[in-house]
Amino acid sequence: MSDLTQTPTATTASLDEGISEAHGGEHAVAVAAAHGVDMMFTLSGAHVFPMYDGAVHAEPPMRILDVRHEQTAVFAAEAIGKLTRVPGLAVLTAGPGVTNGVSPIAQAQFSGSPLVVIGGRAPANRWGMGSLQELDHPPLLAPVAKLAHTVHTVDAIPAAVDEAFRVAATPHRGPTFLDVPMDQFFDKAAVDRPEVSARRRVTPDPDVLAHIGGLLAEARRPVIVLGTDVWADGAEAAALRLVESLGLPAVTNGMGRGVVPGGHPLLVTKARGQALGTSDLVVVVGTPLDFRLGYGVFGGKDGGSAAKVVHVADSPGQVSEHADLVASTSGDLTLTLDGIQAAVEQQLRKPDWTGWVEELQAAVRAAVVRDAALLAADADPIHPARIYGELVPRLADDSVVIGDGGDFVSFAGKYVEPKRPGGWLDPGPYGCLGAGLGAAIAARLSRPSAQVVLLLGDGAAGMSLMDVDTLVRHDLPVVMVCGNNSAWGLEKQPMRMLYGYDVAADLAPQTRYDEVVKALGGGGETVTDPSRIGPALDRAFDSRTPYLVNVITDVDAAYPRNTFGV
Ligand SMILES: Cc1ncc(C[n+]2csc(CCOP(=O)(O)OP(=O)(O)O)c2C)c(N)n1
Ligand SMILES: [Mg+2]
Repeated sequence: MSDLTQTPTATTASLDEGISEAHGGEHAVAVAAAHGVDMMFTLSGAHVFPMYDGAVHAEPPMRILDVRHEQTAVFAAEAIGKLTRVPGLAVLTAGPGVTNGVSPIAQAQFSGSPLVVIGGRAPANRWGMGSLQELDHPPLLAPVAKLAHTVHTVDAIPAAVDEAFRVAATPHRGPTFLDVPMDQFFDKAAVDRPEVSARRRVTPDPDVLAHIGGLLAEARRPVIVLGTDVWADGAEAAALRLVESLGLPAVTNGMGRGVVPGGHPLLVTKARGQALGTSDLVVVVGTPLDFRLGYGVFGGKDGGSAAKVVHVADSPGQVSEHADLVASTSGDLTLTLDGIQAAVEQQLRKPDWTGWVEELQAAVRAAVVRDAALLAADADPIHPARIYGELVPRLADDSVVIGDGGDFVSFAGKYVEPKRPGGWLDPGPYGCLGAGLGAAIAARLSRPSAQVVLLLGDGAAGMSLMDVDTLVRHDLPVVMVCGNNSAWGLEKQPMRMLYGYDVAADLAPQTRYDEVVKALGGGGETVTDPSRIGPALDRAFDSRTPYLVNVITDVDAAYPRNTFGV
């Protein structure tokens, strides 16, 4: 079943206003703009000049954000998609431009981020003769994109770009890729541009929702898990309504963090192990049952019985095939969550989970007490947790916090509990280091007045720090905090554990990443004394420039983890 309904994120615009002759880039930019795009991320190459000319001459012109590495362009576009819920646009030149974008495209696929990548391509009229960078890209991209094909003629560009945006924005969201042969991109055609239509919202099956309502009414220790797609699908208000109206304890992950605000009495993420381990019914919404959720096996803690599992997804392909489910449903998540709420309310038997909730709240309070010592630690060298002890009280409710690193970011996941949804960006299940600078660029552009904090492991910093140059050139102030343990910490500790030694895990001691930022035109400082972290962060927030606080931390203060993700 489905109906046609306008969603908060969909754009409706008519492009069919008597189109005159235009080149391929002008057509592509006009269609992107009709889909709500107002900027493109790119690194120059002649194959995609028509996109730039199209942007410059568009009315209004489309902003061009030129970066220092294509991975940053695509990570930025991916992050725009995550933050604004309108697909981001990256434009990559042929050959190495496109191949440099493959990792972030794969990341967008794993995270369900709406993203359109348009690539240049060697000219069709010389294909096979050996022109520069003559590579057939779609076969490389097909495994990591929802759609990957070549637009062979200029007159096909408007419809192809429209389709790329529609597919990227349709649940389950993800990346799409098009390339256009250079001769066709520069060529002109008089062609109608398609009308951009509102997204179709798929109505979930009411019988399944009634069944889930019955399961909830019978449950004695239920937990709901709210993941990235709750935010991506615009269902954050419905999710909070459901949690609050039923008094249902919630665990959040990915971009679902903040849907139930940090400090809310029903947010039990800090007691996650107990909640998921002793529950009798776990309802997982908008996130796959992957390694982050123990592959969908819950309960069983302390010899207890396994929990029943319900999987709620934004689209049929996202429903887990490997987990043992008592029920599953797919469709628009607002309709689904409101439908589940109504189904529970219609039950004769009214659930009373007060005792269960109090038990979890006590566990959350105990975790807060346990955390307090590390958050205030004055250990020398600095314990990474202390950085969060200083940072968290300085964060405004609308801050955007981005994690790019290993252990340093795992600590952030533990200690930063966002107050609002849509402000937490982590690499997601693809776990690709190097996303940080791109995400920070996107965050500053899409949330102009919010605090933007980029948490960088020192290893991760090395993968994208040159793009501080982009922050500086485009006047995009961001606070960067580098947890500098002089190591690939998240690899060093597991290797030691497995082999008793480690190799290829050390970085140069106490590298001055702050000086790198200064050399590129930003500001920064190094901190070795825990009491100086707070004042350094204050200077960073006040500086109104890209600013990196380089905190030298203890390499032996590893994140306590019980899974390596496999
Ligand atoms: C592109 C990429 N290469 C390698 C890895 C494997 N990896 C995961 S975490 C990690 C260590 C990260 O080190 P750092 O950023 O310094 O953070 P730390 O763990 O030291 O806090 C590595 C190498 C990865 N996830 N992504
Ligand atoms: Mg490190």
